Amino acid sequence: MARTAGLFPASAVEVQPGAHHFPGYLSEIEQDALLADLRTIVANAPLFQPVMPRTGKPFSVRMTNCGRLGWVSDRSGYRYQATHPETGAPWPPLPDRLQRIWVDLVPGAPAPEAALINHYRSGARMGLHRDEDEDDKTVPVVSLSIGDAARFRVGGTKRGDPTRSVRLDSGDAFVLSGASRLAYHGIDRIYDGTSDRLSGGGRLNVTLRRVSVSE
Ligand code: MD3
Ligand code: FE
Repeated sequence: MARTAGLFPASAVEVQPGAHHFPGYLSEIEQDALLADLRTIVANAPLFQPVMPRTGKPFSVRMTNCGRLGWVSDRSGYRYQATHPETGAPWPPLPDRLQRIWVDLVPGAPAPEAALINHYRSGARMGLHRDEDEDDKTVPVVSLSIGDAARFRVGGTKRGDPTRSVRLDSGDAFVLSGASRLAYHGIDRIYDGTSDRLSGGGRLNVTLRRVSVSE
């Protein structure tokens, strides 16, 4: 957690109103510690391959979750649910490390309930979409990247709005709030071989989200 530790500058780049990029937010040691947490989660809640609603077309990204709720997609739709779609078990708890990162980046926000873990292998991508399955769409979303770099694309709240692309590297954080909370975004491509952090290559992205409206 670069900012509290004071080891790295709190140099956020505001890519567009409400979209803040924190290059190098996690030190290499912090990335490895988070990676150890994520390996434990994946051992208990295996990565699954979601499919698109109606068509059943598989995502190229594999996913799992931790926290009280997890995001899933299947033929019947997108939703948050309390259990893993294949094992039926509750999601593993949200690690303290992710709680601390949330408090550091979005102090005062209600506690995160869901952490979606996306795993991109070479060639995987994520089409342009909005995150709108949360009941509370006012709380920011926090994203963390580990492993190979990716070309991230972000635009406006309408599908045809102009977009810009940002390279997300291992250790980067991204916070989406305000005018960008409901912005269209996606991952165009993974830059193979740009990080040694994950043996076998690829990229992990963790997005922390509040789902329900807090009183
Ligand atoms: C912009 N993940 O899980 S993270 C997703 O890298 C998702 O795996 C991408 O989009 C990934 O839904 C992008 C950056 C991100 C996350 C949430 C956002 C950008 C966002 C919510 C609103 C606007
Ligand atoms: Fe998204």
